[in-house]
Order: sequence, then structure tokens, then C-alpha cells
Amino acid sequence: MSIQEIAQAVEELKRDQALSLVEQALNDGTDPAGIVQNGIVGGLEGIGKRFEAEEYFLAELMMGGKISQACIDLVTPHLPDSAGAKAGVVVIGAVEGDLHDIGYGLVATQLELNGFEVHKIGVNIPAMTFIDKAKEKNADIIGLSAFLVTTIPNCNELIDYLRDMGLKDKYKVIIGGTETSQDKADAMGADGWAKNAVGAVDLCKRLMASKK
Ligand code: B12
Repeated sequence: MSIQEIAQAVEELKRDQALSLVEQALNDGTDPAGIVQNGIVGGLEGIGKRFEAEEYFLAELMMGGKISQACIDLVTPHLPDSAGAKAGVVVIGAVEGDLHDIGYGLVATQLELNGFEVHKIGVNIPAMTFIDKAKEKNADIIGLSAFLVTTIPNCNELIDYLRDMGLKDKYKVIIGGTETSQDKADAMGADGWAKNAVGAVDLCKRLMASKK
């Protein structure tokens, strides 16, 4: 059994096989983070490629999302926990127009496991709702997830609002999602970008250290 087989089962939308391979890998003591990143997320990448090649369509994309979430739910209880003082408060969600929640869900889980208090506020969230939530929860960091070229400008919008409201220094804004990059983050004045959930934890830790 290899992690590659999990990726393949996810990519081929074989739900039962994917779930039992994940279970088997966990029982064999395979690193849970590796199962997620190389197995499940690897499979989703394959699905994305087939979608681009018009081999898969929206129905397959949706099925892939559901299968992956079920696999991630199996792995989550096995991810290593870090006890200790609260590392910081993060409000995270998908920006207006964006319905992709698997990626930021993984970021939220990793942050929680690393001692952050995380408030997941959902998908298709308008900029002002992020800001209101950040105020309500006294957040340190606002995490914006954007997977589409058409939704990335909504990250800019939120940063512009924070500037106009004189709140740009109060909240650190980080972005992530397939079509985002460090360059895009820099261009819009975000405080950081991360490629994946592990990178997001490092980033948030660094930002919290710079706040102190
Ligand atoms: C599953 C999926 C869907 C599912 C989402 C299900 C769900 N509940 O999330 C559904 C079916 C809903 C969907 C819909 C659409 N999708 Co879609 N989808 C995907 C797919 C295959 C996987 C995305 C995913 O969840 N990956 C798994 C995560 C875990 O992987 P990840 O990106 O590595 O995640 C990490 C980082 O992104 C980062 N991260 C994520 N968020 C954040 C936030 C912060 C703050 C930080 C720091 C880091 C961070 O950390 C994550 C964890 O490690 C991608 C293909 C791809 N390669 O991304 C297309 C993809 C994103 N979708 C695409 C498209 C076109 C669509 C649709 C427009 C299709 C349509 N015709 O309707 C709709 C748009 C819906 C909408 N308004 O949002 C395109 C986008 C292309 C573009 N240039 O904009 C992609 C790239 C597919 C493709 N290759 O064409 N999709």
C-alpha cells in the first residue's frame, strides 16, 4: 500500500477504496500529514488536471470534493496536537464568490492543532463580514481563501477597506488558494501568503512573533 494509491483512488473517484486505503495507511502508522498532503490533496490535483483537460466536469469536481472531505475527516483525529498557550486568534473563510472550502478547512485544522483559536466563517463571505467578525472575535489575523482568478480581487477589496478604516495595522491579512501567490499577496499589500496548511502555520507564528 502506498500513498500514491490513495491519490489514485481519489483522482478516479473511488470513494470506498479511497476511504479504506486511508484507514489502512493510518493503521500502518503512515504519517497522517503525508496522507493528507500527498495522498488526498495529490488526488485532488489530479482531478483539477482532468477538469482542465475536459475529461472531468462539474459533477466529478463536486464528487472529488466530497470524497476528499470524507478522507480528511478520517485523518483529522490522528494529526499531532500541540498543547500550550494560545498562539493567536484567526478568522478565516473563503472570499465573496468563492465556494472552495477544503483548502482553508485544512489550514484551520492545522492552526488549531498548533494552538491557534480559529473561527471558520464559511464560504462566499463579503469583505465587511470578515472585518466585523475580526472585530467581534478580537482577531490577530484574517485569513482569506481564494481559488479563482475572479475571486482574488476580493482580497484586495478587503485590504482597501482596512486601510480606509485605519485598521490595516490592527489585523494581519494572509491569503491562500490555488491561484494566489507571494507576488499577488505583495502586490495587494497582504501581510503574507502560504502555499499550504503547514506553511500557513509557520506564517501565522511569524506574524504573531512580529506583533509582540
Ligand atoms: C474540489 C474543487 C471544486 C469543488 C470545491 C468543493 C469544496 N467544498 O471546496 C467545487 C465543485 C464546488 C468547485 C467549483 C468550482 N471550481 Co473548483 N476546483 C476544485 C479542485 C479540483 C480542488 C480544490 C481543492 O479543494 N484542493 C484541495 C486543497 C486542500 O488543496 P490546496 O489548494 O493545495 O490547498 C492549500 C492551499 O490552497 C492553502 N490555502 C487554501 N486556503 C488558504 C487560506 C489561507 C489564508 C492560506 C494562508 C492558505 C490557504 O492551504 C491549503 C491546504 O494545504 C481545484 C483544482 C486545484 N488544483 O486546485 C478546482 C479549481 C480551483 N476550480 C476551478 C473552477 C473553474 C471551478 C468552477 C468555476 C467550475 C464551474 N464551472 O462551475 C466552480 C466555482 C465555484 C465557486 N464559485 O467557487 C478552477 C479554477 C481556475 C481559475 N483559474 O480560476 C480549478 C483550479 C480547476 C481547474 N484546473 O480548472 N471546485
